[in-house]
Amino acid sequence: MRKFSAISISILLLTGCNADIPMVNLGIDDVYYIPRMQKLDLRPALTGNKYEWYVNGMLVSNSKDYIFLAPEEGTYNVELKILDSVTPYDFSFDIHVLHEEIEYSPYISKVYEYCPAPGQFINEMPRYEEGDTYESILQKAEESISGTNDIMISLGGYGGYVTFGFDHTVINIPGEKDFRIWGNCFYELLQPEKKGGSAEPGIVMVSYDTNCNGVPDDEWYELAGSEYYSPLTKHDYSLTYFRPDPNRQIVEDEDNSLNDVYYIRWVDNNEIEGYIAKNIFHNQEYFPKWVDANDITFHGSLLAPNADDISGYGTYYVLYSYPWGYVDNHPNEYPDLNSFDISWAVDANGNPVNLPGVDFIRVYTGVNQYCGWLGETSTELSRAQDLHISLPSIPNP
Ligand SMILES: [Ca+2]
Ligand SMILES: [Ca+2]
Ligand SMILES: [Ca+2]
Repeated sequence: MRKFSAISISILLLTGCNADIPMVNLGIDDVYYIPRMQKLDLRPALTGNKYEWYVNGMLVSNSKDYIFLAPEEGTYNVELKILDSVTPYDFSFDIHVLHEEIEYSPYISKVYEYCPAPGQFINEMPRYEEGDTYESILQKAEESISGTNDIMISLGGYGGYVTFGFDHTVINIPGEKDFRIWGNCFYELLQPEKKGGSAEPGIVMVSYDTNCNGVPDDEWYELAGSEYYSPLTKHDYSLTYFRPDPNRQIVEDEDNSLNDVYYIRWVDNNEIEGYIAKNIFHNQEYFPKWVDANDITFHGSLLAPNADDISGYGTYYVLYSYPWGYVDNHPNEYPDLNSFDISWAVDANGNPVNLPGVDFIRVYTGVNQYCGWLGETSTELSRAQDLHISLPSIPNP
C-alpha cells in the first residue's frame, strides 16, 4: 500500500536527505517512503530527558535526532521513546525503503574539491587552459574520474587532494570492503618478490553527511591503513608550498635531468624545508595556475618515504608498496589491495569510529618524497567504485 506517488519518490531521490517532510506535532510522519542508501533525517520537535530509537525492535541510538539509512529494500518499523517524567512520548512509525527509480551508478558522480599540491603533472592532469578558474578545473577533474571515464588526475606532491562522492551513500557493510579506487601503480620486474615499482601511496579519508546538507562540511576520518600506527608515520603533519620566487637562482642538475632545482620551496611544521625541482620532461608551470594565493598549506598524516635508489647513483628508483590501505599503492590488477573498508576509519586521536556509511571520500598524497629525475612522488587516480552496487548490465545491441 503506497501512500506516496512515484513523483514524491523522485523528489525524495533528488533531495537525498529528506528534511522537508511536512511536520506534524512530533515533527515525524506516520509513514515514510524513501529509496535505499539515502538518509532520512529524523528530528523530533519534542524534547525530553533521554531518547531511545529502535529499528525493528533493536535499540540503535540514544540521541535526540536520528539519521535512518538502509542498504536494502523493505519495511522497517521505527520506534522513538522520549523518556521524560513530565511529558514522556512513545511513537512508532514505518519506513518503506524502495529500490531507487533511476538505477544508482557504482562509480563517482561528483567531485567536490580538487586541490592538488604543486607537481610535474599539475596544470596537465587535468589540463589548465587560459581563462580556467577553480570551478572549471573542478569540472575537468569531475569529467576525468566520474563514471567510467578513467582519465587519470594527479594530486601533486604531499597533501594535494581530491574529494568525491556517489549518487547515494556508500554503505559500510560489516566485515566487507566497501569501495575501490584505481591508480596507476605498477610493479617493477627486477625484484618480483618485493612488491615495489611506482607505488605513490595516497591516504584515504571519509566523511558522513551528518548535517544532511549535501556538502562536505562534516567531520573527516582517516582510514587507518597498514602504516597508521607505525612509529615512522607522523600525524598532525602540515606543509606549505610557496609560489616560485621570480628572483630565485636557476640552478641545473644535469645528472638528474633537473633544470630548476630551487623551483618551488616548501617548509613543514617541523621547520624542515626543501624544494620541488623542475625537470626537463615537464616544462609547464608546476604551481596550480588557478590558485591566486602565494602559498598553499596541506594537513594530514605523513607516511615514511617508500623509495630506494637501488642503482646507487640515481638512475633506478623503486617505490615500494605499503602492505594495504592506500591508493595508487598496488597495481589495479589487485582489486583487494585497492579496496577500502569504511570500518578502518579512526578519529583524530586514532580511535576507531563506527560509520554507517560515507557520502564523501578524500584522497591525498601521503608521502613527501623527491626521487631525482623521477620527480616528486604524487598520488594519481582515475576511478572509484562502490562495491555494493551491482555493475550496470551491458545493453543488447
Ligand atoms: Ca565495511
Ligand atoms: Ca554536510
Ligand atoms: Ca602514480
